[in-house]
Amino acid sequence: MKMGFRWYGDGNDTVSLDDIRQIPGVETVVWSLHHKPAGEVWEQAEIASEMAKITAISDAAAARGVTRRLDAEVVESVNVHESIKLGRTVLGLSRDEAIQNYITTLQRLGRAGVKVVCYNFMPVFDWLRTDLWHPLPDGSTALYFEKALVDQLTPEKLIADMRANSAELTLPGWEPERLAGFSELNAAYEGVTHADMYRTYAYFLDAVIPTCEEFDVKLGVHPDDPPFDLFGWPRVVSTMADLGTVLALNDSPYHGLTLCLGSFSAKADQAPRAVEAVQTYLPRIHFSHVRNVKHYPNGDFSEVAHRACEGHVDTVGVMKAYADGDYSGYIRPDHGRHLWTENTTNKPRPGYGLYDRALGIQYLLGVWDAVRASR
Ligand code: CS2
Ligand code: MN
Repeated sequence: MKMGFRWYGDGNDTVSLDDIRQIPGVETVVWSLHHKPAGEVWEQAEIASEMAKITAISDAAAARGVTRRLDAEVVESVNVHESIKLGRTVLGLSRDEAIQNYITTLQRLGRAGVKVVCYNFMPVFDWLRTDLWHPLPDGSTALYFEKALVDQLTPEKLIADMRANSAELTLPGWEPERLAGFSELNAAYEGVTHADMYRTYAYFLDAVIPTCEEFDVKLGVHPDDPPFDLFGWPRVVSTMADLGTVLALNDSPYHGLTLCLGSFSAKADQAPRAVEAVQTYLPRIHFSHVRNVKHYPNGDFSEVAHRACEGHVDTVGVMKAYADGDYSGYIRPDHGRHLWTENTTNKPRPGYGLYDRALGIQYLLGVWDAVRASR
């Protein structure tokens, strides 16, 4: 197993590569070209230059006698264009053009040494919360989902709120380009069913998986977040059963999961199944996000610290299942709370502060090490 940490890039993240390098146990920087809209080809030179930053930080540290290096083997995400999910031309791009661009990007990432590419298959929106800075009793803040608010929200109002709340930083999947095309997408998804989505998903996999096999790049789909339909749009990567259906769409070992246990467990009845999900799908899990989530009787949920007793996800059981299964993929903490100065002077990207994720890593690695040591 390799422990990773997500990094949004120079000038796009309050956390620096050197901060990441100092977190004990981190071996992989999870990166992306965040300025690239879905559907666009990534240039080989842009890929090389982003990866070179990660190599350079290791080289500089090595010159000071540090032996542990950071690699750049995981990309999160190469976003899937809506035309692929809809199976038709939308936002000016046809499905087959978008797929060809995706293939070209995968080839280039493979050539550069990338081993895993994360993506999601959610219609229109990436992750969704109603409060990005929800105060927790201990004085920290965290991402929060208020069910009653979502039940009465329209997509249009939500977009305005997200624009206002996210300060200068764009959220993943909420690029201004996508927000602009929102009405077109809203109309295009009218009447689209879950079965339709599974069909377009299978078509996408059949087209890209041969390239994954040839270039040794594994694909890992991230579960829907939250894992249930929103605004009538069909989400198909939500539950334990969905994960099985998704994997059955294509048998190649290169088609697998980014098993985000934070997202998976955001549905109250699935949270107790987190360990079972790891055990069931282990050989097809290429990348995993581990996080805790706390559910409330009214349907709200909050992100909380990683420790198992803080919420409804058995994070100890999850790490034990990975260790027992000799998991050889990548793991990263998912979102974290915002702690200490992060709530005042040094506002991070919502969910992507330094401290809580660094603390979480130590907890997760503690379980991993304890299990391995007790053999
Ligand atoms: C999520 C997503 O895991 C996360 O941090 O909040 O933004 C995730 O990166 C994407 O859905 C993966 O495509
Ligand atoms: Mn995640």
